[in-house]
Parts: sequence; C-alpha cells; structure tokens
Amino acid sequence: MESLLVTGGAGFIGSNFVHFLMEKTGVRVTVLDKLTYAGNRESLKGVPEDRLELVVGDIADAALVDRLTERTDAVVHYAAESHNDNSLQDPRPFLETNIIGTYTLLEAARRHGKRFHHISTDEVYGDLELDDPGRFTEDTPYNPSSPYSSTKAGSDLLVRAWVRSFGLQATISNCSNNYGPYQHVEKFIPRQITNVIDGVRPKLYGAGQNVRDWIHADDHSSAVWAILNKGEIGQTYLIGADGERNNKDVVELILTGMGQPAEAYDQVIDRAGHDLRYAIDSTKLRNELGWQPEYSHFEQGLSDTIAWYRDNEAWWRPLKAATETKYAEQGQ
Ligand code: NAD
Ligand code: TDX
Repeated sequence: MESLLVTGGAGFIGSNFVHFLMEKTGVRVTVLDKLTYAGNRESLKGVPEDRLELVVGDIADAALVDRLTERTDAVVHYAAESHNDNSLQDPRPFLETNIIGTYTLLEAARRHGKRFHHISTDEVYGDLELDDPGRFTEDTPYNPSSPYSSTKAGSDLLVRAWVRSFGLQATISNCSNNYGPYQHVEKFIPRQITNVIDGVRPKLYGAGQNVRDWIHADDHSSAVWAILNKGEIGQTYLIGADGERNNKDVVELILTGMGQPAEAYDQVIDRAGHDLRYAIDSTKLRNELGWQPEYSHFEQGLSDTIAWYRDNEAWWRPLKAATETKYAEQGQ
C-alpha cells in the first residue's frame, strides 16, 4: 500500500491518523475533508508537503470522490458528523454525510475495485446497564440510540451490504471514546480542560454516572493500521483499551490534575436519551491481529492531553466562544 485516501483527515481522529502514518509508515496521503466547523487545516501542520495533499470537498460529491478513489490504493473513511449533542439539535447533516457520503464512497470503491476501511463507533450497539458485567463484542446486536449513532449504524450496514452483494474488499472497525490532541472543544474532555484554563467550572451532564471506555487516539490509529494490513476482508473489529471511567471521575481527574479542588464542577441538564455505559471487548483484534494499546494508563494519557491543550491554545481558542454560546443556549 503506497497511497491512501483518508476522508475526514482534518478532524480529530483522522488528523491523528495522518500524523501516525507520517511517523510510522512511508505511505502518501490524500485527505478529503469538507472543513466543516469540526475540520481544521491547522491539525495537519508539520506534515511533510511531499507526502500529503489536502483536497477540500464533500464526500457526497460523486465526481470528486470518483476521481480521488481511482488514483489511490485504499480508502480509509473517517469523515462524519460526529457529535451526539448536535445530532439532537439538527439531524439532517448526519444523514447527508454519514449515510449519503458513505454510500458515495462505497460506490466509487466498488467501481474502481479499491480496498475500503470504514471507521465506526461502539455507539451502534446502544448502551449497557451500569451494573452489567458484560461488554460489547462483534456479535452484539445493533441498537443505536441517537440520530448520530443511528446514522453510523446505517453506514456500517451499507458497508456490510456492499461486501456481500458486490464483493467490496472492505473491513469495519468500531472504536470506543477517543481522547488526545486536536479534539474539538465541543467534546467532553477538551471542553472541561479548556474551561478550567479559562477559569470556568466544568459542566457535568446529570449526576455524571455515565461510563465511557476511553482510548488514546494514537492507539486507535495503530489498530486501524493493523486492520488495513492484516484484517480479514468482510470482518468487523472492535477497538478498545479497557479504559472504563464514569464522567464524574474524569472531571475530578481533570480538576485535580490542573490544581483545582475535585468538586469544583457544575451539574447541568442531562443529554436527551443519554447512553448509560459503553464498554468494548477487543479480544478478537488482540488475538487475531496481535494489536495492543500503548497507553495502558488513562491517567497518564489524560495528563499528556491536558499538557497539549495548555501548550496549544492558538489551536483551540478560535473555537471556544462559539461552542460555549451554543451550550449556554441549551442550558448545558
Ligand atoms: P470530527 O468531528 O473531529 O471530524 C470529522 C471530520 O470530517 C472533520 O474534519 C470534518 O470537516 C469532516 N467532514 C464532515 N462532513 C464531511 C463531508 N460531508 N465531507 C468531507 N468531510 C467531512 O470527528 P472525529 O471524532 O475525529 O471522528 C472521526 C470518525 O471516527 C467518525 O466516523 C466517528 O464516527 C468515528 N469515531 C469517533 C469516536 C470519538 O470518540 N470521537 C469514537 C469512535 C468512532
Ligand atoms: O459538557 C459535557 N458534559 C458531559 O457530562 C459534554 C460535552 C459531555 N458530557 C458527557 C456525555 C457523555 O456521557 O460526557 C460523555 C462524553 O461525551 P462526548 O464527548 O460528547 O462523547 P460521546 O457522546 O460519548 O460520543 C463520543 O464517543 C463515541 C464521540 O463524540 C462519538 O463521535 C463517538 O462515536
């Protein structure tokens, strides 16, 4: 594999994947990204120009997608509308990008016979009870809760249908909650870190008992690279790093890690339909492809992430005020 088309490569996880490829591999990358409010060319700063081309465009633009797919060895599809809270306010862009955009890419990959890897989320499985000893596996039935997760579930099913009906050379991965550099300040961890930097109290939805299974974006990247190279066509792989924490614990870790009292946060209105708990069993990925996460301590990864936001205020500052205005209008 010498060249990759990475959709959504100017977003949080996509840009981390591009940086990973530059450091660990020799591949050349074309990023196709619409640069929505969530995309940022600054996230690709420092990437050698001779190995990266950024094409600003829409994954639902069939002619553009066809042209870019024809000249690449494989497509890695990260582009999506990704924020649950936004999907509750205005679902339409989620259908357009996550469903029609994915369909457009699948058709191009089919026409040109290209390898395709689809990036998805554990949210397609719905949620688990807080006291359930179980975790999601590749066999858990789909049961998405939000407009966001239902469009991601729909996109996964499209990929499966293209494999079965048309013989598309595709794989799928469903990953748990990512954290790390370049994550938009609308998301939980960067929102609270940048609030504390600004002297504003972190905002916890409800009682903060909801559990997320955190993984560092670098570990997500190494898992995707393993699947691209060694994954079996038609298979789904769950990606997770045993990072379960409830939201209250995470807020307290951020506060104490930034020299504030653990209880210096506000409780705000809960998210509608708020999923209780996500938890990933990544045995298949570990046993069949030999993958292992490098960040085994969430506390260490979180402390690196706090340092990154402290050191990179110029990256997030332009996004902060509009994000907080929107949350304030929602009472959050
Ligand atoms: P993000 O919102 O930070 O980035 C999305 C990127 O896609 C942005 O750069 C945006 O400009 C681009 N984009 C949006 N619509 C587009 C369109 N129509 N055409 C071209 N580009 C478009 O999202 P993220 O958190 O980096 O998530 C990336 C992928 O990973 C998504 O598919 C998401 O479902 C999946 N995922 C995310 C997480 C997580 O914790 N954030 C966990 C599991 C899976
Ligand atoms: O201010 C907040 N306070 C709060 O308590 C925000 C923004 C969130 N939360 C809670 C809601 C969730 O329980 O924190 C948890 C994490 O919230 P998000 O960062 O919005 O992530 P989540 O809804 O879990 O979805 C994320 O992981 C799965 C990504 O945004 C998705 O793209 C991915 O599919």
